[in-house]
Amino acid sequence: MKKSNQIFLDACNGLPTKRTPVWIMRQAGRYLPEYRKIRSKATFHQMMHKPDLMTEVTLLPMKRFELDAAIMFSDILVIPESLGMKFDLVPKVGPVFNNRISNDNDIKNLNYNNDYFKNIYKGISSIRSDLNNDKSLIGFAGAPWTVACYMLEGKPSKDYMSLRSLMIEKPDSFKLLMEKITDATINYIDGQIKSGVNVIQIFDSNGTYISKDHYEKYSLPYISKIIRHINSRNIPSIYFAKGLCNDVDLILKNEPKVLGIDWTVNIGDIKNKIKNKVVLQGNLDPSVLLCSNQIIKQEVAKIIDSIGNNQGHIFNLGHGITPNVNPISVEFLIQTVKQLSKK
Ligand code: 1CP
Repeated sequence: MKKSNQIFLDACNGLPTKRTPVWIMRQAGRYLPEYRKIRSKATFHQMMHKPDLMTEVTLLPMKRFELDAAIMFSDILVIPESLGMKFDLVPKVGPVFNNRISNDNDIKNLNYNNDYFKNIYKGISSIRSDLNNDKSLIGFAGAPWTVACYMLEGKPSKDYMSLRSLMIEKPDSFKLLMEKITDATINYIDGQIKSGVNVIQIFDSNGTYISKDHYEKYSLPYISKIIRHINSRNIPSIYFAKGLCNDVDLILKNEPKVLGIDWTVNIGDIKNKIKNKVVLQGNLDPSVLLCSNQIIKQEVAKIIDSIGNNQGHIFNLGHGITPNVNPISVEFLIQTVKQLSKK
């Protein structure tokens, strides 16, 4: 494969880079005062669906820091909205759906509307044309299992029992739900690619709520259908498998180009297990960003050292940045990654 002018894209493709590229999950979020200022005047949905606002918010961290990739400002819960389920962001609770799925008919009645995404696609084109051409634009979607957790519960939950019991008691209804989410996601990803994203990340943030046996039967087939689709479009796929990283052989069956590693595992151990089959992304514990610069440097060094001189690593946190982080610590983190990883 030929090198591009984007260091992030080259790393995704396993090509050598002069240093380790870096971006941060949830980099365009509430820890930024400029985000909070925009958010005080606009609703979350306006920020997602007004192309100008979506562009502005996506580019906020790119203006402040020397990151190698932007992630489009959106949410994994646009998929349920495109299927007819609306949500509101409720302070201190998070996304809450007006109606949750409570019976088989609710699943049968989910109806995909591609028009839902038209302003999001306009936003992506506008971001891509405003972004420097040496920076990559990341598109994303949730893994069907993770998205379905919210559709059944109607809001964030500690255990997602509603989806787990549906899966066990009514496998046919569960299957129909997962197929509808998967088909919608594949359409949506195609739209993102046509509009200009360079890479797609699949967030499986609720991956811990399913047992290994159930994962293989009830979650993996849908994720791998989506990832195979991304791969067939010659766009790098990143699979962020939160809580599943100890079982590398299992999650690699999805065939992502890049594996996003959560902060609970040792990235050096994972590197030894994967034997260069995939590129790794991660995995600084987000709480390190609340510590002193000295600690941040020490923890970044551990990750860079355990990867060694080998290529095939993208620096990131092991989950999203939290709202209580000082942006000055983010600046220090990025500079430290660049300095310590120079080859
Ligand atoms: O202003 C606000 O209050 C909004 C908070 C917020 C933000 C900034 C939500 C609600 N979503 C987002 C943006 C977002 N969500 C992005 C783009 C921004 C960026 O990365 O820079 C992305 C990639 C997501 C993805 C997302 N949404 C995930 C997967 C990633 C993860 O952190 O695990 C999940 C689980 C969601 C659902 C969701 N949306 C919003 C919240 C607070 C949540 C989490 C709900 C929960 O606690 O389970």
